[in-house]
Amino acid sequence: MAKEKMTPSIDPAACYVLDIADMMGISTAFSRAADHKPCTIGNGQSGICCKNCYMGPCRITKDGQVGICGATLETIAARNLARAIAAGAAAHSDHGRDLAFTLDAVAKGEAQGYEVRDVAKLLAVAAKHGIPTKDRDLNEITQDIATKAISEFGQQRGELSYVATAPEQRQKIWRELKVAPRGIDREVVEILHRTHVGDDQDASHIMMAAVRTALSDGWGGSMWATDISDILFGTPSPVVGQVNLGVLKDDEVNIIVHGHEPTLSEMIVTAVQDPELIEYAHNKGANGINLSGICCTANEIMMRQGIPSAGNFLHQELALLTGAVEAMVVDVQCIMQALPSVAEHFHTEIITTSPKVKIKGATHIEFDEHHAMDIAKQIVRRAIDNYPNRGKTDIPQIRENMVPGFSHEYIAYMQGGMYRASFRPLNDAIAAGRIRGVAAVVGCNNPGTTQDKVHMDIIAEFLKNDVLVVSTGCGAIAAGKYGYLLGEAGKEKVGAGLREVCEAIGIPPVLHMGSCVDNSRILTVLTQMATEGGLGDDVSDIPAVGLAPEWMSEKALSIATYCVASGAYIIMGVRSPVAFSEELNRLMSEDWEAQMGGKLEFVPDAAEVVRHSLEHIDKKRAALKLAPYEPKRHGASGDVPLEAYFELPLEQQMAELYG
Ligand code: XCC
Ligand code: SF4
Repeated sequence: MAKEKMTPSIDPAACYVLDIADMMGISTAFSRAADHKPCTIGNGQSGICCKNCYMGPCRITKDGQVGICGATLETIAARNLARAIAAGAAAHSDHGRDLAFTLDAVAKGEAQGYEVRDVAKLLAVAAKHGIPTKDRDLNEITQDIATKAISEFGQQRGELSYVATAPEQRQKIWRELKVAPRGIDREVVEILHRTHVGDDQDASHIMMAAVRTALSDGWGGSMWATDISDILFGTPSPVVGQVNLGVLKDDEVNIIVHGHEPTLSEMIVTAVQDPELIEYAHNKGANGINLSGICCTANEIMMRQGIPSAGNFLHQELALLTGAVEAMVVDVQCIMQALPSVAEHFHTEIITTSPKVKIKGATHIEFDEHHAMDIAKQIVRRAIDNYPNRGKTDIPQIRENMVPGFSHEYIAYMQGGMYRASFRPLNDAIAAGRIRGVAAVVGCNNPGTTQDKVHMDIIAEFLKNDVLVVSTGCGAIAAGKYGYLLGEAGKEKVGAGLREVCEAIGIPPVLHMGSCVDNSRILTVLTQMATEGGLGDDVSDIPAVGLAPEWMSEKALSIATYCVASGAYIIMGVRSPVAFSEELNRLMSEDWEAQMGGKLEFVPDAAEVVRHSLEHIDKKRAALKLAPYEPKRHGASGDVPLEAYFELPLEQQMAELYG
């Protein structure tokens, strides 16, 4: 059967560049996905495949069929999913480990170009881990934090120390279920062991181990990554940035950083401002050096430094197709192997930098935090040298402004300032029904769906229904592209009650909270909401949902699982990796909800996702005995446009002004 032709993207910049790709006969993830015949065995739609030993591979296509070793469908499905979760947890956590090593080098005075930029955060993180700070030298505290972080990867027994920062009731649930993570590496290794042939063969038992591994990511590796990034590079607060392919410049040297780790990209941010290098670019005929990002590296430097984002995951090849990129510098995760073959048609150089990632056809310049600034300058110089080789360029002039940078610290601060920072106003607004609930809309792009469409359809419906949206990763970049990360977005798109709150605090209706590892910030926000009072006392009591409507990476599965284990209702889109196993689906929804208060479901259709989400939010509101949500009750105190204001009778003008 011929595949129905799907619109590749709702983003006009993407469509513009895809026409160039068509004309030049260059394949992209979009065209490859359209030509691709999905494997009907492995994806859980019509069967399931086990290749965990060499008696197989075994494929299960009929009811009651088992593998050569006797493994049932449920066991195989659970093993496959658990391994994917472990891979995702490993990716996030290894990123956290590298940051811990950088912090260690800073404490020892061996990390060229790095320093502790956020002392307040350093002290806050020290306090969280019971590291004394009084009358101590900053370097000693830094060293203690780095040592503590590094030790948690190889820790064998006990609990990761962030566990103790979760709501008390949550900690109790984890201990009762024996899923409080012990050591980050240990949990990942244990999944690989348990899923080896002839080991754990009880689906629910395997999935509980997967829960513990995911928790070692969310409340371990990722949380360390976020906290250490903030210490080294500053805790984000709102900045103005720009997004989409139109941030590339026709007359400047374009360097794109892509991947996940802020360590090298932060140095490149500094290097491109070096007067000597700018002068060097002028000598080569360019008007300057223009740095932008893709994927989560973009999020890291956008929310701290306002560096523009050239787009989300599916924009990586498209950026090269403009012909205007001198160098794309990549580190780890979400980097397509197709990049060098697209770059081949242009002058663009793909530069790999991580000791963990080489790509055939790319130039490898290995990053080392001890000489970070030298390496960053070397890369920038190389990109400048490449500028005269540029051919014809075609950059779609499409870009949007955005305001990212909503760390949990800033969200608390914006609700009361330096002395009264709290989550009370947010909790009160939910209790009063001005805000119906909160939704985290996060995650990737997937060429199996129209790029950004499901994200945007869902966000639009939530905002109309007074649901405050927070976002991270490529979902946040998507929201930025369509103007949702701006205060002005409130005007027509947002329900009256939510609009009132956004106008009172001065925030966009969608809050960009950072990169993939920064989903840990969302855990912290939920914890603070739960402990603030008024919305129950655990994450599972809060009227909130989490969605990854266009996910594709294994990291998304790890995030989903640790959020469920933290008490959240999570819906993932695209399609289910366990569709074939009714038992596993029931386990992750009904059983997990009974055990942990959170559940995981796979729902591809945007309208259905919204329906499930609102039902859940209303159910949680009812359980808290909050007033039922009424869309028309609020909104009378919103901003009055200036002209309209002056047309009001004088008393009303005064009333608007002084309440
Ligand atoms: Fe990768 Fe973080 Fe997914 Fe984007 S969203 S495609 S994982 S870059 Ni986290
Ligand atoms: Fe087949 Fe069992 Fe080996 Fe899997 S572990 S490949 S089901 S024999």
